Formats: sequence, C-alpha cells, structure tokens
Amino acid sequence: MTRLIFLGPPGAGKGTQAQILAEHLHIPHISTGDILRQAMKEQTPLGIKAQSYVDSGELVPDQLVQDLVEERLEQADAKSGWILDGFPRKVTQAAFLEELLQKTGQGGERVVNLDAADDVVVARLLSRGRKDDTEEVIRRRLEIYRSDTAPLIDYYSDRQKLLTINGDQSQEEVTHELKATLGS
Ligand code: B4P
Repeated sequence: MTRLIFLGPPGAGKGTQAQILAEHLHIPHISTGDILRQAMKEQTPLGIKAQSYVDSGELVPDQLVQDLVEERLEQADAKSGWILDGFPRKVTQAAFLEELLQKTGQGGERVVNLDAADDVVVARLLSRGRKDDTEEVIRRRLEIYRSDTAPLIDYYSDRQKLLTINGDQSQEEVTHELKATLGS
C-alpha cells in the first residue's frame, strides 16, 4: 500500500511527478491545487472562497483545504493508496492530517521532499504562465513556502518519514531517482 505526500517549493515538479507516479502505481493523485482550480473554474462555493487567495499566491484558509482533503480521502479509490500533492503546506495542516490518518487507520505514509533551487523554479513557472505564475505572485509563493511549508521538512524528518529528491534535474531524471528511491 503506497501513501505518499509530495512536498517542495512551487515549481519543484510536485504536480508533474505525482501524476506520473500515480499512473504508474494505479493510485489516485490528489492535488489540492488542482481541486481548488477546478472549483474556481466552476465557481462553486469553495472556488469563490479560494479565488482571491490563489490569485495572490496566499495559502487558502486551513479549514477549506482540510475539509476537501478529508472528503477526498473518504472516497473508495483512496482505500488502495494515494499521492497527496500540495497538502499539507503548513504544520497545522500536517497535524490535522496525522490525526485524520490515525482516526481512519491509514498510516505508513512517506514524504517526498522535492528540492529545487529558486532560480530553477522561477524560470519554470514563468515559462508555464498559469494565472498565478506572474513574477510578483511567484515571489510571494516562494516566501510563503519558506515561512510556512519548509518547517515541514523537519517535522517529517523527526518522524523518520522523509525522503529527499533533487528536483533540479530533468523531468525524466527526477522520475528515475524517485522510482529508484521508493523501490517502485
Ligand atoms: P499548487 O497547484 O500546489 O501549485 P505549485 O506549488 O505551483 O506546484 P505545481 O504542482 O503546480 O508545479 P510543478 O512543480 O509540478 O498550488 C497553487 C495554489 O493553490 C497555492 O499557491 C495556494 O494558493 C493554493 N493551495 C494549494 N494547496 C494548498 C494548501 N494545502 N493550503 C493552502 N493553500 C493551498 O510544475 C511547475 C512547472 O515546471 C510545470 O510547467 C512543469 O511542466 C515544469 N516542470 C516540472 N518538473 C520539471 C523538470 N524536472 N524540468 C523542467 N520543468 C519541469
């Protein structure tokens, strides 16, 4: 049973690698960013609430993402494993997830820390050109990554769950290193 969490700065390749690995392992790829973007596109109550945060590079309030993750992990396809991409992004979210997984008996998760240098991620995101990929918003997302998300590296390292992969490499090299490290 594979349960993985992908951690890393914006543009490190979390979404890219999580998608490849999820297809390879036949387990769902659960991206909070994708779920929020879909909700914004459909203008659901969640999407309307999340819009201004995502557009400016801020994290959306914990309660919104926690509710959506809890609901998603309850679905039948998540019983055979999952890859969580973009959640948790804060220690408060990690504590919530730990409690949720304990409560639902879904332990044994490992955490992939996809590390990448600032200049590499900025160049990648600028060339992707999503609505929240302007230079100003990318800078804000990197600041938030450092202040709120990077502490999760110690959090999961202390719990002996952390694997670190060099995300500066080409997409194929990252996939290769990832599969070799996970033994999958
Ligand atoms: P996300 O969708 O998670 O966005 P991201 O951090 O930019 O990563 P993404 O997965 O898209 O990029 P990737 O590195 O794969 O979040 C967006 C927003 O949603 C957040 O700012 C926040 O507002 C909100 N949000 C999401 N989760 C939240 C949470 N838990 N709490 C609160 N708010 C939350 O790829 C980037 C680009 O690089 C792509 O174009 C890709 O093709 C390219 N690329 C990838 N790997 C490469 C490689 N090895 N070489 C060259 N290019 C590569």
